Amino acid sequence: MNPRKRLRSLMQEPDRIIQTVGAHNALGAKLVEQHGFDAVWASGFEISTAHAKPDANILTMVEFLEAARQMTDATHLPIIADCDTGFGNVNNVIRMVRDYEKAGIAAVCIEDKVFPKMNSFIPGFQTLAPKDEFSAKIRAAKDTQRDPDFVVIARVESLIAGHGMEESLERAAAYEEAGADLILIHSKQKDPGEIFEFSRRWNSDTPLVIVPTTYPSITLTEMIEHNVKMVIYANQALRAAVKAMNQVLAQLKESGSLLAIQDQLSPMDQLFELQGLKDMIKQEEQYRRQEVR
Ligand code: SPV
Ligand code: MG
Repeated sequence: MNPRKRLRSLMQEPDRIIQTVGAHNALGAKLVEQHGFDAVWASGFEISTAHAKPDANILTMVEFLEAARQMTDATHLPIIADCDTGFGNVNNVIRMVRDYEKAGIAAVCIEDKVFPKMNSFIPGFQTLAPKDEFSAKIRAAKDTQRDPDFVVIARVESLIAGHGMEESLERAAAYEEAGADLILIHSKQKDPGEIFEFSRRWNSDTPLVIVPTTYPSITLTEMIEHNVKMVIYANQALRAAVKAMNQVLAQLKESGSLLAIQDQLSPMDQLFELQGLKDMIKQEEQYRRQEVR
């Protein structure tokens, strides 16, 4: 099944949480697939970090798109692309949807902040876009898509920006009205309380997406009970990789010996497998046989 149809069919399954994991390149996406997750989040935070740049629209759309496109090449999973604020105004959103759709991306997510955005967990700095202006971006995105299975996620940042529950609910309703397929309600609280309250007061069939980075205690059962259709584990794989790399580099520097770190390394065979080396050798043999004939 093509990844967009797969995502649509997962969205239709009752009591099914779509477990999506953040990645910044093809390798990360492939590992997410191998571990049996449902979809990949082409995370702006991860892609920016992988370029050693702040998650603040320092990279351009082309760089984010290229990272997401490489993920579509490496896996069969739906790729959910974090597109920040849509890289500008409605005109940028129209170009964005055309290009992401052509690249085989299953879904785009845009957030209701002003360009350039700042990562949601950085204190201060958060400025929301006017509700009508952002609704227009959602309408432009939905009008632009050609494939009816392409998904547009509207991300509500008003809890993050401290504008409260009423405004968050109003914004979500406006974005739903504008055609959003899913509503991502973001929170930076240490517990899922405000997400639960939002869900209780969200009188709509449009399902919710959450990013529980700061409230890791939430369970899958609680998500199902609260109309959450998709959970995004946005950056844990990259943070685990940075921790492991730091540990191994520190030990190597201190000991001056590769022996000291051997047990912390993935075997080379595993990396050959991730590269797709077997397939390469097989295809080469196949064409050699044809040469000989
Ligand atoms: C990302 O992974 O880039 C996100 C999620 O947008 S967050 O870091 O929570 O903003
Ligand atoms: Mg982001």
